[in-house]
Amino acid sequence: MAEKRLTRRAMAFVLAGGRGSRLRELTDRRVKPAVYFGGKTRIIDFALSNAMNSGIRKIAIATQYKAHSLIRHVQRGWNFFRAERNEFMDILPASQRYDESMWYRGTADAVAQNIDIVDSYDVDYIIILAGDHIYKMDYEIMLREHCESGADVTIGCLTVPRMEATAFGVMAVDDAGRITSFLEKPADPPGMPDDPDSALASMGIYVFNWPFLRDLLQKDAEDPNSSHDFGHDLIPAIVRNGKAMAHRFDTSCVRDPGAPAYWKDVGTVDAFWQANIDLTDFTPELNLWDREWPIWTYSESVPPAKFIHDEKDRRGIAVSSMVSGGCIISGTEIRNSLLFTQVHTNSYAQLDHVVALPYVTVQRRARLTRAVIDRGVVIPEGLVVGEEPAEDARWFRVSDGGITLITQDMLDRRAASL
Ligand code: ADQ
Ligand code: ADP
Repeated sequence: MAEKRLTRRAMAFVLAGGRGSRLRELTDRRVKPAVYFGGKTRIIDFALSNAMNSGIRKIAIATQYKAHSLIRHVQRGWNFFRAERNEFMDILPASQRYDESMWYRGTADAVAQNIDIVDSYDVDYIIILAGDHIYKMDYEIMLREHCESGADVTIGCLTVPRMEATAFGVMAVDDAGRITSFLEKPADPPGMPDDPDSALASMGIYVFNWPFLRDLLQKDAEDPNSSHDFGHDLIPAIVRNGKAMAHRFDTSCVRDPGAPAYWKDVGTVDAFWQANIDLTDFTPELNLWDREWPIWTYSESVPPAKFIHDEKDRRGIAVSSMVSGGCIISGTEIRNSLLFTQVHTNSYAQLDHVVALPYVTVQRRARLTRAVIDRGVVIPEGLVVGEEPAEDARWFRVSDGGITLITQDMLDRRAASL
């Protein structure tokens, strides 16, 4: 008999409300899960595609700050779930249900305020996900482990360098994988017994039996001392009083044989730039060409990328780069760069290690190195970026890693004062 997929009795609850302020001006107008990534997709497409590829057909997305771009994207790209087939995709903005003035107080409150909607999905399991990480993972494997162990909660985790673990929930586990301690964002993270320079970090992915979580949320909502957050309140309490199990990501990621498990938080300008540029590697760690685990998105209907080149004078070429549909590369030399949909570049311009979001225009003779260009920006003729750090910092946002982030507001301020 074919094995029944547990994901068909589960829903995914995607948390997409955090601000993501370390992406600076990239999240001025859109929340982090709505930020573009990889040429065609947005960050949230990875969690949503993982859910869909795992067999989940009931998804709720909790939104809060600057949700318009995210909502529009999900409505355009993820509108094929059909209630007639018992499939659901609900977007749940804060303060639109019970009390107009009430934001989601924390991640657990985002679920608690929607208990009735989860009830209406009639599921046995709920998988809580963050909408802001880049990875491929089969949640069915995690769900099966959760059922077999009889845990109250199963938490997805991976090893990270110990000093980076200050940004995570850090746990200790026994030989059976049971979590024996959990510290949310510790200042001095404990190392692992067999590997003191690494720590076991929570990915913020939690599997619960819905009746158990439902109960817990109702109690937590009444607790005046709670911040109504999974990482701060609910998870530490279950580790103390119940049974919490760790699920190692490396046993359940979808990947090519031999490739390392890929999981990235692209939460800073440096990490965002690097993860995008990494896709131009000879063999990128993140395989977007994988037909078995496609990353779905809303994508515009545009013609293929076009290159205009004449040997004498105008060189329209791209090497070690990814160039999306709708781009027109007219006499521009492009190296190690990632161009999103509908980027137009003009003659005698040069781009090197540049991430250009959709609808960027690069005018003639501009020369850009190690930069991220926000959507729709018009780079003026002759602009040079990435060669004189002091000059770049005058007008643009230069990251710790030396990456220049360029937005239209910054260019407008520069133009006004020149
Ligand atoms: P953080 O990612 O720092 O840590 P948080 O800021 O709560 O935790 O964000 C988790 C997810 O919830 C994000 O996707 C965010 O967008 C969303 N979110 C935040 N506040 C929300 C709100 N009020 N309403 C709706 N959505 C909201 C968490 C865990 C750590 C774990 C890391 C892994 O707390 O233990 O290690 O995730 O990244
Ligand atoms: P330059 O790169 O010398 O500044 P242009 O920007 O005028 O030149 O564009 C050169 C070529 O790019 C055009 O001949 C055309 O093929 C293509 N192109 C430019 N803009 C568009 C557009 N809006 N739609 C279609 N093709 C375009």
